[in-house]
Amino acid sequence: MSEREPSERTRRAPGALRRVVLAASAAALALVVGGAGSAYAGADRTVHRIGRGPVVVAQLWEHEYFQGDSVELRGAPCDQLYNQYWYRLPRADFNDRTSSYKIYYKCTFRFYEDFDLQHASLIEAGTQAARMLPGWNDRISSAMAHVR
Ligand SMILES: [Ca+2]
Repeated sequence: MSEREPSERTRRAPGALRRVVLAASAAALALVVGGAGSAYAGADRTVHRIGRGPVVVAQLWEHEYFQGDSVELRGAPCDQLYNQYWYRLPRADFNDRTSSYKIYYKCTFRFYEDFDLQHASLIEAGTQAARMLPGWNDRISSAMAHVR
């Protein structure tokens, strides 16, 4: 999978969101992220990483109760960067695989069923879910975060 250029991602953002992105600094634009990222393997699980930023603002796991392989969504604390996007969870490894998650750094998340923040979405105003709501297991493909 090839990683798209930030300018293309910006154009694809919904209008209301694009205005916020365009108002952000060049440094913040670097946090408009996607692509496959990297991964490191532990003894019994692999932790994937996508996005660029100083902190992990959310972690998604393949199994309920935060078990198995996971993906870290990297970015900035949500009280420092108003909107952040992860347009594609890693296709081969983590698309349609999330079964639990934790959210950090004053963020609230909206998870989408398809890439590029498309179609049905799930809003999480809390800080974690040990199990997905009915109909959302192994479904999410992209995510947006903003301040809680
Ligand atoms: Ca999906």
